[in-house]
Amino acid sequence: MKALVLVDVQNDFMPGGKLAVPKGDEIVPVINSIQSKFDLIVATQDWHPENHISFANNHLGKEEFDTIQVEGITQVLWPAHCVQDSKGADFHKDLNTAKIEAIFRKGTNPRIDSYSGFYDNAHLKSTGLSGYLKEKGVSEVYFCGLATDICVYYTLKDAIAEGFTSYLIEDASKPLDVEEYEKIKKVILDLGGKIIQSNNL
Ligand code: VGL
Ligand code: ZN
Repeated sequence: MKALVLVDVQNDFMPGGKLAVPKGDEIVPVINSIQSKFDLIVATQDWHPENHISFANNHLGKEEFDTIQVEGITQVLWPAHCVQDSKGADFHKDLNTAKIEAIFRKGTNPRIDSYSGFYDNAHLKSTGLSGYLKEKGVSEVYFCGLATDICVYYTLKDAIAEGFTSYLIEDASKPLDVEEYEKIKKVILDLGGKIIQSNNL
């Protein structure tokens, strides 16, 4: 069984959004065109309460992109984004959502961020995604979405640790920071992840 996981294909990560990924919207037609190749499609949504710890405006005297320590982990302070039930948290309007069988929401705990679709950043709580995929008999998982160097990366890393054969579909994803992504690519390959293009599916 082959599953496709759409990571955070949400308005706030698109050009014009609160935490825009350059050319983030270009992945939408690519994702729509590959959905038919998979047995199962699921999605994640970044889904923060207003008082979320990752928002710079919740820390007096801090600026956007400053860092703080949370649970011994370095936390970047982001512009407020993907607030629960806001327009910015919706999927991009052109994303074909008809075949998405389940949506896993993350970053809902105000005290801890969650880049991965599987666990929060301190691995305190599971979203249930791993158990869901295993229950469905999935062995190969393909990841795409936004941002490649943050949420797609952390999700893929957890998938490898959970024992899934894990693929990044590079052209169906876009990084926030291109230089950071170049470093991360090597880590993905070293961990045993695979990087492919949509036309090789
Ligand atoms: C993301 C930063 C903060 C992402 C989510 O989806 O890559 N990045 N929250
Ligand atoms: Zn977030």
